[in-house]
Amino acid sequence: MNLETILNKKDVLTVPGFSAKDPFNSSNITMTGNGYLGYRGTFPDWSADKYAGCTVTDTFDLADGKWKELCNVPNALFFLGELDGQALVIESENCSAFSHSLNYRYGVTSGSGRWKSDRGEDLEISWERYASYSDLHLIPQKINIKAHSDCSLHFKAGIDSHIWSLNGNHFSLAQYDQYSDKLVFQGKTTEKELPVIVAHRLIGPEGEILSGEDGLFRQISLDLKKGEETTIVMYMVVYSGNDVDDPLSAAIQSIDRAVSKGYNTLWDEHKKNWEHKWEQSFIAIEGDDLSQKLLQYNMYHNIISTPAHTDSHPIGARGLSCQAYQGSAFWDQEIYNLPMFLYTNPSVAKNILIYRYKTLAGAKRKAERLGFGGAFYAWISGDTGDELCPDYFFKDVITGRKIRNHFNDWQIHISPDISYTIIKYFEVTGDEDFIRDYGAEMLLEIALFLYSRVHHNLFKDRYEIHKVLGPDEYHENADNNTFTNTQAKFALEKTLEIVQRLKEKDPDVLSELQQKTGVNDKKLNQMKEIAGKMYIPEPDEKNGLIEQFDGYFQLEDIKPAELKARLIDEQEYWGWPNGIAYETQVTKQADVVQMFVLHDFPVDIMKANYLYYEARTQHRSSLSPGVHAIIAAQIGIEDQAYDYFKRSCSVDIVNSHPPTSGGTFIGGIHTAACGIAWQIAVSGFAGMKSGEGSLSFNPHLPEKWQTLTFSMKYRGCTLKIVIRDKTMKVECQNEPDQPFILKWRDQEKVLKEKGEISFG
Ligand code: IFM
Repeated sequence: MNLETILNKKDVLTVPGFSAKDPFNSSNITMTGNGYLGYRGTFPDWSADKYAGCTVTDTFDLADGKWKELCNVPNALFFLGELDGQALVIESENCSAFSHSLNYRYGVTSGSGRWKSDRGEDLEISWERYASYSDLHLIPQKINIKAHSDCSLHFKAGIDSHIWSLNGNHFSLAQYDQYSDKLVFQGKTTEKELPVIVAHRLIGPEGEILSGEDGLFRQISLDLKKGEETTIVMYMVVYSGNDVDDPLSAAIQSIDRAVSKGYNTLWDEHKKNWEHKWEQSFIAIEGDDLSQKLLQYNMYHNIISTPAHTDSHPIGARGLSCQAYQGSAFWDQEIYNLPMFLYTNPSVAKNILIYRYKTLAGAKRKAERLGFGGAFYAWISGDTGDELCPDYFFKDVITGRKIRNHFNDWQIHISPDISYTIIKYFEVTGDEDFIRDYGAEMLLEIALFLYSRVHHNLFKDRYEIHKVLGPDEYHENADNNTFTNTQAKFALEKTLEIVQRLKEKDPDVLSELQQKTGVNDKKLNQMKEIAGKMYIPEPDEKNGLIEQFDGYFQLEDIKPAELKARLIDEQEYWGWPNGIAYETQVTKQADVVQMFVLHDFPVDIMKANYLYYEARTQHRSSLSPGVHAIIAAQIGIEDQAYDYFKRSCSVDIVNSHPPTSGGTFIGGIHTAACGIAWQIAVSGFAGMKSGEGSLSFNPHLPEKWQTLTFSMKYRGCTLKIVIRDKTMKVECQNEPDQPFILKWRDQEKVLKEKGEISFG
């Protein structure tokens, strides 16, 4: 099935093929969520064996002694019908039709089935559910039953006790009780004994209680006449002891509130919430419906993965689609997910950065444990910021031996990536309070880490960074990875600028911070020297190429497709230390090209490097195609940019990444690819770049895109940008905090007040 068919209806994704044949992917791409919880798009009768799962933020737990991860809670929206002794499941021979889809404008999963029993009873059941945005703990589900003949339907509905969990059972206590009209699961997590409550209420016909190993249900019988229709509403509510002191009362009250409001009112409230989100991140493409749909679908997943309601939780690399990657944040969070929020709803970006502030202590513990100063942020960061990335992530599938990957201790760019984002946040918002209260301290601690991590090459009198792993994860143990060195230099330079700013504006705050972090004036001077003498590999004078790390160009030059032929087993890990790519120039994902997304380089340099590295990149990481789309657009290779845009936006829809790699389950929604979709449109095709006090555009729209219109925020100002042909119109909807420069190709205008400015 092609993308046009899957996305043929406005705002709706229709599962291609037979959902039950691929229960993992079909329920992945149709999931609903709200940043507090994610509920997979499974049919109501699917259980743990078909990856039914509701993953909840702030429930990190270590059950198997190795992998700390978020908990999946029991499914309290379970529903299974039966006609004439036959289960009404879509796999059954009696199922004559079914549907399965997601409305990604409002986050509604829905499905239906029609069954004819051997006795000739004919019944249709359709259902819809959504994770509410007006009460983040609530998931309403509506089930419509339509009799096409006289039917005797029996069904059970309630809480399914079979929980899909990747790394152990997270509930050492699991109790199922009835509380008047509600059914309730009370659990305690294995490691921290965190109370978790899941409550269920059914609005519909009465029935008997059925309790057993499978869970706690109501068993109900209904006699329906031909043409008769009936509706059942179910509510599921989740609370943990991290949300409130008394999660049981909170869950019961939340269900009661939902019941008294009723399904329609709840729906209206939820819908309004989404309308507001789409208004903030408005983006419209005229001339290419497919692109519009892909973009919106990916933005949807970026939104539901993000715990926007709090400043204490990370955005997981698989969002809340399952427990893979432990529900935790990587650099993906700052570099892929956050920019869309920074420019459309900066308060969410701020929350995410405050999460990094709240986990600063964990980053300092990691640095200290490894013998460094300051803050070395966790490669995989959960609730405390302590490193969650295990030493052994993958297995050698041929020998069965564990591979010691150094994602956790060598991938140091995570720290300056966070500095980069703090600086960008400040540039775009001008939020001095944030810098004073949180940003400056993080910057100083990261600078201190870099100060302790660099190596002074005495012979060359320059600073180098050895034994690292850049974004391309196949090449561990690299010296002077250009991306890492560039990020480190930028972080140090910008930190020093912030220090200077504080010295002038808030000397007391600065001296407090200096005391707290131990970054005295002597260290600041040394940091200045390091930033000034940091070794950054220059583009080659003849061909403009920038070496990814020391010695990269000496490695065997072979293309990914050719290299693949050397595999003994399809599942082999390609990277360090013995993988087929390690001694070659084949990269897993964008590395030098990634640097161009974050820093300005001349177009000819970007082009030379893009063409070189693109041919050697395997795109085994879902992060890679989007980066290539942005840079291809910026250098004017629009058709390739367009292909990469579609590829990046359909990573999950066409399921191009297997759920297991080297024996580890890493399936789920690839939220980084979802997050970068907005960047491809705005930073890539519209060519938007922000600097301090300036916003510039250099568009290269794909041939089909007649107009690109979007809303964005810069310096307190809401802008509506319309790019068409060789023109750009900017409508500034309110007074900016300070005047700033708007650039369009080589034209410049100062934006001082509300109004419209045209270019071209
Ligand atoms: O952060 C990424 C990394 O760059 C590639 N492997 C997967 C991680 C999580 O998405």
